[in-house]
Amino acid sequence: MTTRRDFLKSMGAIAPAIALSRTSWAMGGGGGGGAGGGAASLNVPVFELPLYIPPVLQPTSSTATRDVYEITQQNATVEIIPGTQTAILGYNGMTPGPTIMVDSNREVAVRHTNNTNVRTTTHLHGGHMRAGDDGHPVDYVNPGETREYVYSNKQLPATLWYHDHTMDVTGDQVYAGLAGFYLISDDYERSFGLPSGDQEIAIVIQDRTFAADGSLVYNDTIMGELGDTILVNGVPYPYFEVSTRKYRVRILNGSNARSYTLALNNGASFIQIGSDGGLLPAPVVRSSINIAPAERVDVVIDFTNVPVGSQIVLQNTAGTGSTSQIMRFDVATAADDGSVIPQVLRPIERLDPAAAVTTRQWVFSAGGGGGTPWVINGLPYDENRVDAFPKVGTTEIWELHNRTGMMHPVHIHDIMWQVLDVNGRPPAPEDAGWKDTFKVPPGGTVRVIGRFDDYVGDPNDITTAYMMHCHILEHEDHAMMTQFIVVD
Ligand SMILES: [Cu+2]
Repeated sequence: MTTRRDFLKSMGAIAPAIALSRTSWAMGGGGGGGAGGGAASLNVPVFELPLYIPPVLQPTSSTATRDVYEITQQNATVEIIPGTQTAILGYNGMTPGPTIMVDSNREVAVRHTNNTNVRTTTHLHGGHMRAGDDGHPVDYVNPGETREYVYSNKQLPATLWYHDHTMDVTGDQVYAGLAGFYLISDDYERSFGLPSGDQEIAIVIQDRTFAADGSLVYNDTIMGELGDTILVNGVPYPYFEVSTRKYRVRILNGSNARSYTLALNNGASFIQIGSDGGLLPAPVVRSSINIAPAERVDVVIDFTNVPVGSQIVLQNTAGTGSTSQIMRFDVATAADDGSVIPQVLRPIERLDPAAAVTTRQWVFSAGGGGGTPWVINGLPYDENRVDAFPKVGTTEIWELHNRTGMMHPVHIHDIMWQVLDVNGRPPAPEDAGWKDTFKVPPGGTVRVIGRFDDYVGDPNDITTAYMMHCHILEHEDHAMMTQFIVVD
């Protein structure tokens, strides 16, 4: 079988390097495509298992200004489908990994020890950090090595996530389990009285396909890997017991390629309070929410007037059959709700297009020649090529053009951006906050504006480059990725 790296190498896209076979992390088979089976031959429970809440990671040491966390990346075997065992890659052996909770402006170091059988890099998605700590795809952490990533958290509170970002195999290794939440808060956000404590959860939605023996099936589908079973926090179709109160639910689409359209089957609306980059200026009432891979929505679901005993399904109206429902909220008890949703959340400083010194054009298309499936500006990713050198202290407008027939969720590392327009029209209120991942519609254009305030890289050191790529992970792994270095 031709590996991805061999394939790209044959196209002259990348420098020779170690060949990695597909799903090399899966010990003793598993992951083989075409074995058939899938969920149909497994007894996948629906609304029978409780929602799993990943543990909050505790620092191993702290000073007045800094916390140190330690995570061990491991091959592990876990029970996802009852009665079967699934080989995964997990942060601390679990998927999703433990949740890291921090405050803005407090420095954090996360020491990742790679005890897996594959090399990894770890990217903090939505994080604004020194370029060398961004988890560049070829800044490898080899098996047995430890790497400390330092995050200043000099950014607004938001729902972030850390995940694998290894060259050519990000799709494999995230699919295998390498993803976890990283939540930033501050006193201002806590002062609002939003639902918190047991009225606040973070959920990651992921689709996976399981073979009859419970092993994960990953085919590296070039259009984007789609699973037939929906997991929420690693559990198939869980239920979550609530009381007659409001709940804050941070939702991450952690799927490799699938977008979801979220809706509640009792017809209730979500009250969206935040997006990728944190709180919106004001809440937005939404009857359904389309969420692309890597996007986050922060919503409040109001159960205060829902009768005890009700069961409310979180649906995916974009799905069919086994992908048409996600989880269920069971209203189990009556309780007083002390939480509030303020009508004013966090004001957003609007970036002025007139202040932009540079406007860059980025064309996302298919078939750049030579058989490379996905390209940006006609070129496949090349780790030795840097396509932009924005100057620190300046504002730029980036125009993201989609010349294909499918949506690409484009993610830009380093900074948060504001959407100027989508196909020439101003963004909807829910997309008008700070964002790092943009749904660029088929044949369409999204214009975004951002300011490069700090974290200058080294033009001669590509591990200080930040990435821009499609967050359909198989598109990213098949070269729909570029890089930029912030310079003086
Ligand atoms: Cu794409």
